[in-house]
Amino acid sequence: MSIQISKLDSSQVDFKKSLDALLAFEASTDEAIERAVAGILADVKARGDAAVLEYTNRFDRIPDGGAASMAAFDIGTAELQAALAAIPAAQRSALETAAQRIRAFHERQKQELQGFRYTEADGTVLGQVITPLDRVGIYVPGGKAAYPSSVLMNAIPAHVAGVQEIIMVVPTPDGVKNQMVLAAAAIAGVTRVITIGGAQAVGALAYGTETITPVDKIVGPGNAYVAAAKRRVFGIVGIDMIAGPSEILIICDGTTDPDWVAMDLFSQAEHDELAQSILLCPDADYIAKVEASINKLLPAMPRADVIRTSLTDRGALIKVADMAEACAIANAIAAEHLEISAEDPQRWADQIRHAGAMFLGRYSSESLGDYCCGPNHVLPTSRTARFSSPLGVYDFQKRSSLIHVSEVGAQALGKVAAELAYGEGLQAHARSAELRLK
Ligand code: HSO
Ligand code: ZN
Repeated sequence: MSIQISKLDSSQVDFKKSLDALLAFEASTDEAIERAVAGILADVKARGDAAVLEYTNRFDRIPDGGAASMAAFDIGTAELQAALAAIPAAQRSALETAAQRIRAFHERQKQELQGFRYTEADGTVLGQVITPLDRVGIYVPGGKAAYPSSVLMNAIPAHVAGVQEIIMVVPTPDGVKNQMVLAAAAIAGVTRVITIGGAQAVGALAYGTETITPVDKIVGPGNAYVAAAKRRVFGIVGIDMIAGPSEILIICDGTTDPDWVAMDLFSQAEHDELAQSILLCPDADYIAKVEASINKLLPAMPRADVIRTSLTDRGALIKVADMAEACAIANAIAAEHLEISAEDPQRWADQIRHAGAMFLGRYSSESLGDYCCGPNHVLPTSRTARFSSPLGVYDFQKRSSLIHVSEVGAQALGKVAAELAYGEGLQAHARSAELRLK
């Protein structure tokens, strides 16, 4: 049965409306989930470990009647090292190569993020100091999306930033631990792994318990409960983002092997029924070839059902007037991943302003970026690339302003400040500046 993927043409009168409908996606805020999460968080805040233990035993179906204490959920360094030693050598080597490349990229990012200071003529020094966060929590899902690559992508920038304590939480439904996830934690510089998950883990990280020191920021993807919990604890701790389903947008000039393009569309579609894969191309004949490739390649894919649903419900093949129009549409879509599969891709990349990550040229498949190119794969989804950036070292740092006013500087600035303070009716401010005037 051939696939029913929507085909749009930018010359159609109602194209704008069809595009808006295609992109419309709102993470449903389920009332029942919100209520459950609020209850769990309040309980964890009030009862600490006892609550976390109860929820974990129940929700994660911990065998043998459940764990007796939180200590059972702590994974020691020895166990992490054992996981690293136990996974197949090829897997270990791939993880290590990926980690090394991700580290190198983020080290570069750190170099770009230096503070600054400068001295004015009267001796006043002003500056900006950058410091890492003390403690961060990394949430790793335990279910169908337990990705060791995401452990590397979340933990390595934190480690490079200089975060002293990186606490990873990962639920282990039925008590089953994912060895590759543990091995990735060992490689990435995670300092503590606790096998808890859900809203209770987010609560434990945010409020702290008898055995868990509260963190300053929680990053990492999770299910609807985790997302709701992260939203609720934001303000007490920082959070990275609320990630939506994966997206890939491919701009192709019609000269790449259509099988490559079809498989790249599949690569994000296979993540999730709600993932979104879109092709923009000026050549109608080529679009037909990609569609033929989709139909040819799909049946052999182990995750064919997920891919089919994703492509049918949210995918599209869009005929555009030319490459310049493709770039304009890509800017409106602001996709998480944008592939520019064309001759002279840089020429078109120069026209792109909004995309989480750009993959230039035929050989830059998005899947390489997901694992091992080096840049982060945690990227803004659902059009948030208009205003946000890939996860990076900067997410694990903060800035402090530095002000060292000289005696001479205080004379000039004191008059300005006092004037403004009187204008605001704030006497103490004005007097504090004036007391320093000669
Ligand atoms: N493409 C995903 C990341 C990932 N892919 C992990 C494979 N494993 C982010 O959108
Ligand atoms: Zn992926």
